[in-house]
Amino acid sequence: MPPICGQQCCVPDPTETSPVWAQHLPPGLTVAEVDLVGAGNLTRRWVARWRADPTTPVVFDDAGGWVTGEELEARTRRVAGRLSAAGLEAGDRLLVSAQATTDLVVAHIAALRLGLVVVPVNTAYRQREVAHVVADAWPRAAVVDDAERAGWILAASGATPILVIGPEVDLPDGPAEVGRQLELDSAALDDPAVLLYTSGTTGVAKGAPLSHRNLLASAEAVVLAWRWTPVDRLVLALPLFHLHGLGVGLHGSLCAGASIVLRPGFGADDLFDASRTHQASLFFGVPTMYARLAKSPRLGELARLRLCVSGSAPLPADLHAAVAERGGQRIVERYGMTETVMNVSNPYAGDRVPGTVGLALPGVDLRLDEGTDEILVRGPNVFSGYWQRPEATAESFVDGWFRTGDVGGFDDNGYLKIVGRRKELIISGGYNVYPREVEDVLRTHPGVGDVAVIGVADGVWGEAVVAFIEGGNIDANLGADLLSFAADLLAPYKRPKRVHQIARLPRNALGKVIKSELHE
Ligand code: MCA
Ligand code: AMP
Repeated sequence: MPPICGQQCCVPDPTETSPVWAQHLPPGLTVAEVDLVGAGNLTRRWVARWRADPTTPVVFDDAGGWVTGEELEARTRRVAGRLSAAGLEAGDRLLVSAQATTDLVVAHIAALRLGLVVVPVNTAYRQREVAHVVADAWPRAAVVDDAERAGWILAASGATPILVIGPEVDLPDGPAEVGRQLELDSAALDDPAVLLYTSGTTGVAKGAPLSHRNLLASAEAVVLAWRWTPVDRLVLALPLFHLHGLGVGLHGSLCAGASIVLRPGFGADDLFDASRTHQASLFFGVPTMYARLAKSPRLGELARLRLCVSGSAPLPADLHAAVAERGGQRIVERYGMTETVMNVSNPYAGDRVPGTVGLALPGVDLRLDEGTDEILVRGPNVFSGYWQRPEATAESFVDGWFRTGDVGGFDDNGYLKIVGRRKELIISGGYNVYPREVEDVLRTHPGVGDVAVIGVADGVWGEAVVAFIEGGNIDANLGADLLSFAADLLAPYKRPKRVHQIARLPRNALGKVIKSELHE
């Protein structure tokens, strides 16, 4: 192999050295031979897989059993025809908020085949959170599996009513069924495929559009790096409204021509049972899931899998060690972000180093900002800007590099370590919680003068959301009151696990709360 630039803080010059990511490639494959994106788009790649291998099972759920490639092709074509007949056109947004089922997968793929932009929404969101996405994304239609959420979407839809349907998309059949031509799989590589909401320091969720190019490049990068092949079978217990489950689990499997066992949620026994019953080879989870698996007497059953990957939050080194010792799996930890999909991963073949996230993935350039050590990323995986927010976009890029808001460093072997965050963010059980959003909500309670929300290290959630209320009169009921108040306004994972009332929040000379001085 050509020499490798160990100093990832400089931009590798491909004429002199191979990029760092060459270390992820399978033996025999050279950097010059790697074409992550190629021609076409996401669905053309998947449909080509199904046509090449029509009878192989692709997706399983408990309700419908296995669905093969040719069945998926027919079902997604039919649903695309229905959406088209209902008036949806390429570029229209389709809000999608439902549990992971084959129907949901079919609706998602059908929407992409038609050139729609899928807007995934967390099923735990409350009315306030759903209404924000509706008002910002302006979806033409919504796929939801819950009557209350359907009502919230309709209530937020304003003058032009949104078409709200269930995941089975029970609408009249469209052009494909009556024999007319339906234009499918024709999105351009730079057309948006998915619009995902993610917050920031402002506490207001912003839409991050991801193009077919971004999603294909990232899915193909992990397919290569993790040696994902058609014989693999993933137990997918992550929700499909974030990139971990959607962009990595689902899209990666479809790009690899592999199969997926969908689970409606995560449970240790369910994961072990599904892995055994379906002879799975892969599992992807957030650290909270691994912490729960590590507590199970069945942890040793993980050893039957070919590969376990962790991401979305830091994986503690002692948890990595416990799963290696008792579970027989050296977990591959990787690092991603909504705006950039997947950036960095520990290598499949090389050392998997606990406490690091590894090496830049194929196609990804990585460096640290001089002075702040903020991790900067560029590559085909990186989005081109926030939905209708030019100022936020401008602030997020420096000379074409995306500013992740994470602070990093490299070890002696060039492995990236995430050592801190410039952005105020709490990651609880793999879900992002923005303190500012929680503070803004709690501050609207009449008993609250001021409030500061922090993340406190937690053995189960990684970080737990904790609120400190500044109040003149200590009110024994305020904590309980606030939690029931928050129940209507915040998804459960954003609600504080604990509330403390204190006489004064610590502040600096400018009156800004010094969160580092808040302790339980
Ligand atoms: C559930 N609860 C939580 C969380 N999840 N509390 C804090 N943080 C959480 N993440 C609370 C519920 O409110 C409830 O509280 C109690 O736990 C039990 O709820 P239940 O629904 O039964 O929990 P669960 O189903 O066991 O969920 C735990 C989970 C889930 C499986 C770890 O949180 C999860 O799926 N997390 C993964 C999220 C994910 O996909 N993240 C990727 C985003 P109470 O009892 O008080 O009512 S990041 C991303 O995509 C980037 C690109 C990346 O790098 O991956
Ligand atoms: P999101 O905005 O939901 O896409 O979350 C992305 C953020 O999750 C990143 O900016 C990191 O702060 C964090 N993250 C993802 N993977 C890891 C990891 N393996 N270790 C530490 N933090 C991670």
